Amino acid sequence: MMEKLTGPDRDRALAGLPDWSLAEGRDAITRKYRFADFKTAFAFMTAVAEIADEMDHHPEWFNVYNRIDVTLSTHDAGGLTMLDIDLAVQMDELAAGEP
Ligand code: HBI
Repeated sequence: MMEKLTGPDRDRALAGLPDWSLAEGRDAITRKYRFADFKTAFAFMTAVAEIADEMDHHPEWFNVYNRIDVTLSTHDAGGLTMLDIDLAVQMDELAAGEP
């Protein structure tokens, strides 16, 4: 079971994700993505779905047209873990078109 992030480890992990913010009312991180159109947004979601399933770690997300609002938290741990940080980094790389 993945441990909840606390202390300096948590601060360091969050500092590496400047486009994400802490969710209100729960231990989670959120970020909004905007794409050119629905097709591009959905292609991103499809790519993320592959990664998420491989990790067995899944995003909470809401999509309308070119907009995707994402919340990441580790339900099994009841809060933020390195799984959320790892998935967030991979999502950002995908959205930025990085390898
Ligand atoms: N996704 N975000 C998130 N958090 C979890 O705890 C989680 C998950 N996907 C699958 C998963 N846990 C499995 O371990 C089972 O709980 C289904």
